[in-house]
Amino acid sequence: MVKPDGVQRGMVGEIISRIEQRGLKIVGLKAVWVDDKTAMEHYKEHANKPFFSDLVNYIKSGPSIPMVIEGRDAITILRKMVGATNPEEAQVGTIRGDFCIDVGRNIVHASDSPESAKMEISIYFDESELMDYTRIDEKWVFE
Ligand code: D4T
Repeated sequence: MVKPDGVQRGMVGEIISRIEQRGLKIVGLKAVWVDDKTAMEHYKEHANKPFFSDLVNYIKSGPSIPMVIEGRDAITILRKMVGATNPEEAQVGTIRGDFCIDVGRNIVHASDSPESAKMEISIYFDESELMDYTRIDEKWVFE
């Protein structure tokens, strides 16, 4: 998901480009302005953390672009592309390492396990909004 700071800073195209160029497949994409209920649901695992209310206000602060990304080891690959949660610690070459500095403005979210991906996809998408298709370059990306 491109978070509100990523949208406001005009980073959506750059982030989508990186995902596409890596060979991962976008099977769902939309724009949402996250409401209170959705924000709480998305970040419920952090409900007791001191940064929770700032996190909820941040994700509600403007439009976001949730996506469903598919591909072999997509979760692991995307987490590596995104970089460390705290952008100060993110490697150069990662999305956070190249485009942001503050942990409270880290421009993207990426699911960290199949379980969280399943849960997070269900927050933002209906099954009918996900596309089943083959990218024309798949035989060139995979042996
Ligand atoms: P998200 O969930 O946004 O992709 O981030 P991560 O998966 O990389 O990191 P996370 O779940 O541990 O943290 C969720 C979210 O909380 C913000 N945060 C985190 C913060 O504002 N202050 C903090 O000290 C921490 C640890 C950043 C990401």
